[in-house]
Order: sequence, then structure tokens, then C-alpha cells
Amino acid sequence: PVTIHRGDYAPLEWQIPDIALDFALGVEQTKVSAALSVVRHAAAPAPLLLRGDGLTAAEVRVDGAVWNDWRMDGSDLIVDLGDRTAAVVEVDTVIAPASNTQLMGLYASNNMLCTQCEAEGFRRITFHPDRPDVLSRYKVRMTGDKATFPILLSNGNCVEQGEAGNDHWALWEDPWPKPSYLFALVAGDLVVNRDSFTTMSGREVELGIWVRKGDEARTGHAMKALQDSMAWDERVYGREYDLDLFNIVAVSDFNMGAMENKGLNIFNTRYILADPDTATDVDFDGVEGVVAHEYFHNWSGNRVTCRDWFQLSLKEGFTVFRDQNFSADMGSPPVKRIEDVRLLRAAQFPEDAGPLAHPIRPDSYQEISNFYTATIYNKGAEIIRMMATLLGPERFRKGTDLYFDRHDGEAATCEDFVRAMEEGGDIDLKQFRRWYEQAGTPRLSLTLAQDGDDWSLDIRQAVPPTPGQPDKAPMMMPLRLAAFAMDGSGATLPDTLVTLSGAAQRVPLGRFASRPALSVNRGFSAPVIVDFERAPGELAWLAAHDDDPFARYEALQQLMLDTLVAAASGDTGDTQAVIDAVAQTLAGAAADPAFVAEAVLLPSEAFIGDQMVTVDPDAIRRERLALQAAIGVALESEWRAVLAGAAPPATDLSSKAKGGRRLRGVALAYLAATGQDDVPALAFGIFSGADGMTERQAALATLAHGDSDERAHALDIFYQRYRDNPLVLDKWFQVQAWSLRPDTVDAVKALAQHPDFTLANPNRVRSLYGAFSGNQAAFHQADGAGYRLIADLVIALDPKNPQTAAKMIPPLGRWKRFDEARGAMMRAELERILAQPGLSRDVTEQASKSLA
Ligand code: B3K
Ligand code: ZN
Repeated sequence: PVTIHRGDYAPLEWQIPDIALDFALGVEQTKVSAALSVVRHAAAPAPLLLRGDGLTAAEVRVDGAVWNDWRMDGSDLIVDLGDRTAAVVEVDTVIAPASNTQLMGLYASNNMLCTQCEAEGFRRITFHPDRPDVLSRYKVRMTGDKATFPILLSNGNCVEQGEAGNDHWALWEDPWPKPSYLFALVAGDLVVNRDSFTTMSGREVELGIWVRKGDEARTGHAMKALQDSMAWDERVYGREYDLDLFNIVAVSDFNMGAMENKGLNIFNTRYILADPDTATDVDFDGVEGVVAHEYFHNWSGNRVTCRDWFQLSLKEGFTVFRDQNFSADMGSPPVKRIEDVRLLRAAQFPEDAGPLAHPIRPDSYQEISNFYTATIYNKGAEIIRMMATLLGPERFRKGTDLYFDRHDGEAATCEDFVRAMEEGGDIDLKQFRRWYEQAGTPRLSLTLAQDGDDWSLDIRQAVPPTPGQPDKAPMMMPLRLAAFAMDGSGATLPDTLVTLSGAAQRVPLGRFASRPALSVNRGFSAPVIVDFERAPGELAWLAAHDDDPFARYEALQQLMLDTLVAAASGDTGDTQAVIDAVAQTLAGAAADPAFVAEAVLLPSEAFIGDQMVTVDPDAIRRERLALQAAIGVALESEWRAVLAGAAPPATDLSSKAKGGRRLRGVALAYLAATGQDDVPALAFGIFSGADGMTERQAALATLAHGDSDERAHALDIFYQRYRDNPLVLDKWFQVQAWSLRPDTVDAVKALAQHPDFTLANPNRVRSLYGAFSGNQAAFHQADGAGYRLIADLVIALDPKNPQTAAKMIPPLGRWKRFDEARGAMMRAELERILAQPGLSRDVTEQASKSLA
């Protein structure tokens, strides 16, 4: 495979100011006629290189006449235009949407046609440079059978339409120049939820959410999220929408969450459809967050796009940061921060510590689809957040205003963004730029130093080696901290922002009669790992008294982690300190159930493993269940009291109601861990009586861990009730793949043979196999059956859908973190994958890098 290097970037010799596309639509066969108006920018003649993927060119025309000076170079088309400086180049292609199982380019889903072009899918529709620094105005004409494709949509505005026999046609024009990855087309039998939004300058924008008949009643939450996002971007960033129409289409077969095509977002149904009967609170929040994310891309991504794919985090990191803050504003900021940090630790820290580690601006890639990672997205968002923290809100806004104004209509770089922050925010970010260059999660080692009553904090910073980067320099970062006297004297160091830059740094804390409790990395101000030895009593004190809710959460989590890691490593942990701290936190449940529910949750098995030198999945499962049972027993009456109250009505989506439901789910899990006889019946009662999916799924998931009669009964009822609703059926697969039962590997194997299971639908694949590989003790079953299951899946899926297949590989790449026997089996599976003939570039890159 060919490796592409960031340093090799060179501007293209040609630009394409205008493109006209004509589609003769068919599910089996679609004909595409493309006319590219090309203009030479290079001084000397240069051939025009048009990328293709699976296309053949029957004929090329230049300025209306047949042209013979072209050749194929592999799958690409090279047109020699002699010394011309401008021309209209026409090529016709024929594509087969129904057999496009990769779901890239133009494909069929449930008899409708839709597109996915990011990153390099446009070249599967027509020949084109297909790189983000080529911006064009598009005119798109489509013709198709009226009955099959009553609705015809593309980017921009519909400027003309008409009928011809059984066919009809539409002409769409997008006035905004855009890169090919933002092109979109949809044709099918769809219904719309229509609404509108009046922008800050008083323009009325027509909004449409298009779905299959029968789904329209479940689009209200997405519509509200869209309107809220539009208002938020005006208020917080001063960014107004720039077309008279904004359409969203939901499709069931989609490789990822959604896509920000200009004026025509295309979504996985999972992030559009929601009602209380079928969607959990987590699903509702997912809809709100993803609708906002794609909408925010209109400025951070579309109006200002990326020069090349190495700059991907320019749009993704920034847009995740924007959607995180939006969701925080719509709900509870501390709870949102806890969720974001939990996700970062679950998905990004392991990536940064493993063979696939890469900086947020990578230096090279083989297949760009492999770089839509938690590092680019979530660590990328943390890097933006740190700049926002260093600058403060006003200067950060100056920086973003400068960035948007200066680069509007351009394909920009990460460097452009940092420079705008520097100039707008009046700050030197020279050292900060290392965050774009260096991979790996920095570690801060902290020690307290004392000189009489004067205390200070010594901080050492180290950035671990990652593939290709053995030596690292220290990073600049904002570290928020505070210190409290635990003796009741009231002495404190109030919230302080320290800018770290050196490998070693001393921070004065002030005068304390005895060792103060240190609240550090408050609000998770820097995406780092903090090593700091603290007594259980100190952590418990902070969990109860720290004035920063995130820091209270962290203190309790650290206390739990220390206890669990000790136990899983054969030492004894301080169970009683954990129980007392949970009890203390639980006492605040009435005031803030959402926060309390997050805080009293035990750390995940994977996160416990991340703290160990060698991960022992069986010991972790055993000790985590034991601690859960101990907390369950000790606080039994409290958990029962939580469940005895009435559940908030499922239609109430306030933070408080969501928090109340979350806490009930947590309480049920703690009670179930006690193993008491009445719990299955209690859970079944909640399952049957639930007025919404949050309670129903929580009860089902709890039952799924056990082996009661109620388990089988509930799974059966759930299946019968929702077998025709694909998104809910995904949950049925998922709760079984999440199960803590010892036979989960076999259960997943059997479920893969279920008539409702299919490799053709990425949501279904993720609901079974994605959930399974996140089930640590099951995936790492000692006989290697879990590894085999995932490798078999990758091998079977790769020929159909390489992008989704490649996403399943990273868990197999964590072999260095496990014992030798497991490590050898994981490597053997990676080697077995690599030995398959005809493997995709996606899977080849991920599997070979994972072995290194
Ligand atoms: N930009 C798209 C992701 C495209 C992924 C292509 N493999 C969705 C998003 O981040 O908003
Ligand atoms: Zn995005």
C-alpha cells in the first residue's frame, strides 16, 4: 500500500470553478454525465489528473468535441490538455448503486438512493481530483422514475423541475463553492417534517427532515435540536446560516453517524429518529448532539474547509468542541463534561497508548478512512478547549471571529487556526503547537512539598513514546487547581489557572497548618493522566467537599479505581471508604440526580485495566462485581428507596428527569449485584411497567446479566414487540452482547446466525460485534474465542464494507497490554487477517500497524 505524507502537499495545477452533473437515476444503474470547467493555475502546462474508483471512461470530450489525449493510470483518468489554460472537460460514467455494499459514493438503501462522499467517495461517482482544496459551484440535474423517486434532493436550492412521461427531473444549484466531499444527492420515496427558522438578520430558512413513511412522528426532537443549534451558533459564535433551505435525510444503512453535506445533511436514522417509547435518554442526547455537530460544520468545515485530509481535526476537533458546549448549555454542564471525559478515556486514551497512536494532525496515512478517530475528534476537541481556557471567552471569540473571517471560502490548515488564536487572542502559542505534532497522553507526576506552613506542588511532565516518536518535548497546557484545608480552618487556595510548560515546575499553594487536599485538573482542563498518591481519606474529603463538581466526581472515581486496582492486583483495597463516599454522595441525589448517578457509577472494566501494568480481565470482572455487591448490600435500603419512588414520566426530557431515570438504572444494577432473590422480579416489574425506553432498556440490560426465567421472558417480549423496528432491535442484540454472563461469547456466536442479523447493515454489525468487543472479560476470554470471533467478522465483512470492517480491528491491537498467552492469540488473529487474499487498504493498514 502507498503511504501519503503530509509534507508532500502541493497545490493542484488546476482549479474547477464550476461543475455540472447530470444523473439518470436507477437503483440498479445510474448514468452520470459530468462537465468540469477547469482553469489552469500552474504557469506551465500540466496534465489534469482525475481520480476514479471503480469507474470506466468510455469517452472524454473537451469543449464539446471528442478528445483523444487521455489515458487511464490504474483507476485514475489523466487528460492531457496541451497548453490550454481553461477548458470544459466532459466524462460519462455508469454506476451500480444497488451493488455498492461499501456505502461510499452513490448507493441504494431501502430502495432509495443516497450518497456519502467524505473522504474519497466522490471518485466512485465521477472522475474528479477529489481533494478538499478543489472548490466548485455545483449544478446538479437528476431525472428518475416518478413512482420510485418522488423526491429528488441535492445541495443548495431547487431552481427548476419538470415532468417527462413516467419520469420527472429537478435542477439543484448550490451558490457556495464547496469541495467534492460535501456533494450530496438523495432520491426516493420520503416524507418530510417541515418547519422554519428565522435568522438573526431576519431571513426565513425552510427546514426539512426527510424520512421513510411512518417515521415522521419520531423527528420532532431532531427538528428542535436543529433550531436550537441554529440559534446557539448565532449567539455564541455570531454565525448565521447562509442558504434559504436546510434539509436532513435519514437513512438506515450508514457507515457512521451523519454527514454535513452543504444544505443536505445525511444522517444515520439512529441520530434522527427518537420518541420516548423507542429511544433512551442517551439516544435523545445523541440525536441532539449529532444534529448540532453536523449543523455547526456549516461554518467549521464547509464555509472554512480543510486544505488536505491531514488537517481533518481542524474541522472535526473544533466542531466536537462546539457541539460539546452546545449540549452542555442545553443540559447540565458538569454532567456533560463527565460524559465527555469518560468517552475520551474509554476511546482515545487507549488509542494514544497503543500501536495506532497518531497526533491530532497525522504525518502520514495509507487510508484516510482509518483516521476518523477518537484522537482526531475527541482529543482534537480537548486541544481547542485548552486554547479556549488559555485565552478566556472574549479573546477566544476574537480568535474564532478572525479565523472565520480570514478563511471564509478557503481550504485552511490547523496552522491557520492556531495563528488566528494567537493574533485574535494576543498570546504566544509556539510551544502549544506541539499538541498538533506529538502523539501520546502526557503524564503529570505530582508531589506536595512543605516548608514550614508553606506548601507547594511539584509537577513533572512526561509524554510517552509512540510509534515513530521515541522522544517528546514537554507541552504547554492549562492546569486548573485549588487546595483546601481539611481541618475545618477554612484555609483555601481558590480556583487557580496555572500554565504548565516545562518538564518540571513548582506551584506555590499557600499556607496550610497540615497537608492540604489538592483539587487538580479541575474540569479536566488538560487531557492528561495525573499520577498523584493520595490517601483514601483525602479523596473521600474531596468527593464530599470540593466546590468543583467535576473534581468531586474525579475524587470518588479515583477512590474506586485505587480500590479496584489494588484488589485486582491481589492487594486489599479500602472498600469501606468507597461505601462511605458513595453513601455521602447519594445523600445529594434529590438535589442533582444526574450528577449523583454519574458519580456513584463504578469505573468501567476497561478503565480499570488501563491502570494496570498487565490487564487481568478476569480479576477485574471479579473484583468489580464484588465491590458492586458490597456497595449494593451496604446501601441496600438507599437503592430500594430510589426505586420505590415514581419514575419521572418518559416524556419529561429535563436534566432532572433524565438524571432521575439514570439514577434508577444505577440503583437497579447495584441491587442486582447483591444477588437477592427478589431482584429479577423487581427488574421484570420495571421492564413491564416502564413508560419509556430508558427504564425498559435499563431493566432489560440488568436482567440480561443474570440467568433468571425473567431474563428469557423479557428478551422474548422485547423481541416480539420491536422486531419490526431496526433501531430498537439493535438494542436487543446489544444488551445480550454486553452481558456479564460467562457464556456471552457463545451467545454472540449464536446471535450472528439469527435471521435478523445481517452484515449488510453497519448499525446491526456494531450492535452485536461492537458491543461485544467492548465487553472486556468476554472479548478477552482466556481460550481466545472472542478474538477469533472478531477476526472472523473482519474477514467476512472486509470484501463487503472495508470501512466498517477496519473499525473492528483496534481492540485486537492492544495485545501488549495483556498476558503473553492472550497477546500471542491476539497477534495470531491479526496475522490470520493479514493472510487473507485481496484484503482492503483499510484493513491492511489497521492490522499491520496493530502488529507493530
Ligand atoms: N464528517 C463526517 C465523517 C465522515 C467519515 C468518513 N469516513 C461526519 C462528521 O464528523 O460530522
Ligand atoms: Zn464532524
